[in-house]
Amino acid sequence: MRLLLSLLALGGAAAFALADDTKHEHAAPAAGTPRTESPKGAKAYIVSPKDGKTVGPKVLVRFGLKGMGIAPAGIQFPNTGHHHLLIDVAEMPDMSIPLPANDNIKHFGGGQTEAMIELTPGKHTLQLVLGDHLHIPHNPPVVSEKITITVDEAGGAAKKAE
Ligand SMILES: [Cu+2]
Repeated sequence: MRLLLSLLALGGAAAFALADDTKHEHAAPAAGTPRTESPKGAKAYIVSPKDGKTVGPKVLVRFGLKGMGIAPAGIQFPNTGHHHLLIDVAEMPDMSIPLPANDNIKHFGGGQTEAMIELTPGKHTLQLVLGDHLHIPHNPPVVSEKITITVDEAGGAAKKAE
């Protein structure tokens, strides 16, 4: 852990202050919990489905990321993270702590860039949030726009007719 921190410091990354690291007392850019910096212009986006689409109950969601790379959870590497898909989450979770894992917040800690999800009929929202090796959103957070899709049983057929 300490070796990684030193490497990061050499690479010019902003000061990190991990809770278990009492020897380094760099002032963090923001008070409190350490946050991994995201590079300027980094952007997460949902490649598909498109906002407003009607789809079938099985939805292939493709994750897009610009200006950063993907690394599996647990691996600390500059300018990387892994995707989290927020399904029907109305209010953004706390960005200063690890994202919870539940039916509405899915972690793709294996470094996946797409996922097949199953949704009930009706309207649903989807949104991506990138998390660092500890599942904590970056600073500033790399968050996609929230899209709304409609699921119906015939949605798959309608999609093919596009
Ligand atoms: Cu995660």
